Amino acid sequence: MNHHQFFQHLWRDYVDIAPQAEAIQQLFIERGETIVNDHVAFRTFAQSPIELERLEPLLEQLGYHAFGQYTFDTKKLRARAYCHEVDELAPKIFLSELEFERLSERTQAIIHTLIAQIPKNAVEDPNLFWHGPLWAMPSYDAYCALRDESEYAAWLSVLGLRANHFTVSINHLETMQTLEAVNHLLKAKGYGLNDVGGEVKGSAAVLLEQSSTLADRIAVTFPGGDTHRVPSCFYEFARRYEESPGKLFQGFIEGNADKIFESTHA
Ligand code: OOG
Ligand code: NI
Repeated sequence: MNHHQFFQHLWRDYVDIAPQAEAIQQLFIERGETIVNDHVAFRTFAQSPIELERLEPLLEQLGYHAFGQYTFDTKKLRARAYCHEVDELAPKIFLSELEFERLSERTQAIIHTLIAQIPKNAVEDPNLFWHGPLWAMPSYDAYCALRDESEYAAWLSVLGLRANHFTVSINHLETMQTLEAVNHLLKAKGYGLNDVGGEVKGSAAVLLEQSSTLADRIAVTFPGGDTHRVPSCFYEFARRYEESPGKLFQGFIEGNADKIFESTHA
């Protein structure tokens, strides 16, 4: 599989549970825009058969290499960013993992029951990155217990490994040059934005501005038959600034990302 096919699979899985992304993309296309994706993001469990270190070789097989690393101490997360070796228009990849051994005993126990179910050779599955959970759905009680301590853990327990968001590159738009313009259009069309720390995260000074929608919600049937609506995936928008003449900053900013994570909060 080449990286173009990889992103096609990812996009289809993503818009199935985040239909807002397809609708917003359509809105942009109707204005005459061509969409270039800045990046996509994945979430995973550390200390598991799908931990970051074990996923990285799969990204390398797609032609990607790591170029940055980030930590989110309060959220107990670490992340790496990847870019394609040759295709400059290929989306970057932001891969984070939860260091759940730093959470409470109760939370660790719940997560252990999930990751114990992951096949040891999971990374051999060519559909791994849009497979979703590799474990049985946790109970709703377990989901709520995770949510109390880590929204990330709760999200991952139900949604699993798949694109958490795609991100539109504002630099490649023609009719809207700023995040304010994009946010204005989205709000006029009734989309909710993540306003943690303000609708626009970052600034020209840090070379990266981002905004994101609030995740769509999907109905999930938990063991026992109860159905609850939970946050699925969101859509992000990024504007990059030049770090030197003609060269846009390509990295991520911890202070921005910390707030973007909260787009899937219940
Ligand atoms: C990733 C959040 C960080 C960014 O662009 O800084 C991020 C996530 O929610 O999994 O996407
Ligand atoms: Ni992002």
